[in-house]
Amino acid sequence: MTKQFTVEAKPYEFNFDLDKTALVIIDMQRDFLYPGGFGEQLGNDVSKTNVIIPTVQKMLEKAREKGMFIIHTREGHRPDLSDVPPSKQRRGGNIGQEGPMGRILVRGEYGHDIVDELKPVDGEVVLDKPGKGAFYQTDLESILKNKGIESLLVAGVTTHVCVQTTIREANDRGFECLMLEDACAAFDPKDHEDSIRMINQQGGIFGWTAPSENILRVLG
Ligand code: TIU
Repeated sequence: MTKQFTVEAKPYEFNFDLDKTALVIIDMQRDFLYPGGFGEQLGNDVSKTNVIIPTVQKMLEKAREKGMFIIHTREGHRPDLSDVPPSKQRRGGNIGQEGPMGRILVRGEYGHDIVDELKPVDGEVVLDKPGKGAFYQTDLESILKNKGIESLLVAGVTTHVCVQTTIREANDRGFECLMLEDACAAFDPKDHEDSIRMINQQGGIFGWTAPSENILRVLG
């Protein structure tokens, strides 16, 4: 059976080889999806981000069924906060503080972990990152290269922050990225829509975007 697929996308068709493609799920953590976490404490409405959980779940289930390589990322810091840049602490001043889901954005806390619906299973990579981009201060690039991955399907939150930063970083490292439009969300829908346009403009300056249905349809 062929492992080559073509999907309808913007700005034009996206081709990928299933064996050389990873599903990258960005920061689907309670801290960004539930009240009391980092996202809400920054002044955001988390009902705008947690609506995508079922869509991401569908994509994750299909990726598992097809044997796709799967990576889950989590934004967060060491319990002693030694890896939090003072600038990040100044502008998101609650990192490390006690919240209803544990210490905000700290590794090992309940709020830092991935939501139950998308819980990683054996064989999937869980990548902890201190920044917005998934390549910064992580071993993501070597993991992807060692696996022979060339293309990334990207889902998660938030579209204009961690998703877009990761796609830009991946693009510079030679990966072909497709952002799954309805499997990503921002606290402000305008940021989400603007991000889609920024990625696929100028002939796909950073990559492609498409509704997840387009991928699900071709994978069958
Ligand atoms: N603030 C915001 O929109 N996002 C983040 O801080 N992190 C991620 O996007 N994961």
